[in-house]
Amino acid sequence: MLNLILFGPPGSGKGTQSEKIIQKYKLVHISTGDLLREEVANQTELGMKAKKIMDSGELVSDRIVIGMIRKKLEEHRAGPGFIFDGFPRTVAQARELRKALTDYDEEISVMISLDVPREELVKRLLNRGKETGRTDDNLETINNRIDVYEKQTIPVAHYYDKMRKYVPVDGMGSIDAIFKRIVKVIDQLK
Ligand code: B4P
Repeated sequence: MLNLILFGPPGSGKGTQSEKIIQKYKLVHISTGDLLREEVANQTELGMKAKKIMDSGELVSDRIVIGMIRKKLEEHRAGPGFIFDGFPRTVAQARELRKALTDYDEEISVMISLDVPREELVKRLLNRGKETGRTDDNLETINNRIDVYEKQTIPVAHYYDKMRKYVPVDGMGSIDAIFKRIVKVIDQLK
């Protein structure tokens, strides 16, 4: 199985590149952001709690996120592999993912990290906010999301780097140019 983590700050293009990766490699896409937004749209109890946290730019609790991931892993255990988009975002989530995959005799193949400077992230997300009306794409929340990423999520990159699974990729340029860089990394794993 090919199990990828697509990593990077908010607005670095994880969702955008995931779509292209799943088309080419037929992996099962698990985006915790999308799963949480689905709960919000369906106005579930979990969704109501998550919306407040997401609109402030903070992270939803590890317990909730890990519960969602375990459910998805169980549903697709016989599949070709997974792409984890926006997860793990804390070291606790990374440890739990390792345990969950070990239960299926699986492991992470690689973490691909999209490098994009802060000014560009803010520009992209403000633009998306205008186009889609996403309520967490306003300047105050964007800045907090990037701060939260720097404090709580960057340690996850060190966690995979220690296992020699961390590969940074330049996340600037056209969507296709970035995709080519990602494909090169994935194809070298085979
Ligand atoms: P996410 O849904 O993961 O949102 P994101 O980080 O903003 O998105 P992404 O990096 O995928 O950006 P995209 O490709 O869309 O998280 C939202 C919230 O959910 C979090 O703040 C948190 O509260 C919660 N959450 C999610 N996962 C969690 C977890 N594991 N634990 C706890 N809480 C969690 O790109 C952004 C924009 O840039 C798009 O408009 C796109 O069109 C544009 N773009 C992409 N590539 C471009 C390029 N090359 N050039 C120009 N523009 C580009």
